[in-house]
Amino acid sequence: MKSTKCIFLLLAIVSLIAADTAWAKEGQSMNSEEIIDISDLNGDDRINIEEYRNRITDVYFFLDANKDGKLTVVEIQKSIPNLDPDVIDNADVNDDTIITIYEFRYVLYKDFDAMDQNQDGNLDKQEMKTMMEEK
Ligand SMILES: [Ca+2]
Ligand SMILES: [Ca+2]
Ligand SMILES: [Ca+2]
Repeated sequence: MKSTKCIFLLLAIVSLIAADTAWAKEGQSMNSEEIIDISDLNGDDRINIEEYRNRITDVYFFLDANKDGKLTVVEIQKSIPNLDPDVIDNADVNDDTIITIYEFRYVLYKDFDAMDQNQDGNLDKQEMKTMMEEK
């Protein structure tokens, strides 16, 4: 079963990070190839779990506005105002209104599994495209 809402969280935050980099195109959301380009560190045009993990960690600390190592629901809402509250709720596994790095990774690893349709441990362009179309 696919967790569409978690996938949307990933998309929202990946696009958000992109908006803060040289990749930003004013007023445009990223396409699947651009998301791979900014996440792919070893240049094989696919995102493996290590690259994904790096990305997640970057995103987490980017969202953590006051840099106290804890991501609160409020901080997420400030950065991504139009995000479905259910998505945040899903990520906050123990309902304490703080998304720890462990909760964040847990949810996003489930995304990785859902997106990696051929289960080869890499997200390729086709898989990213499918995800974007299904969001
Ligand atoms: Ca790669
Ligand atoms: Ca929590
Ligand atoms: Ca794959």
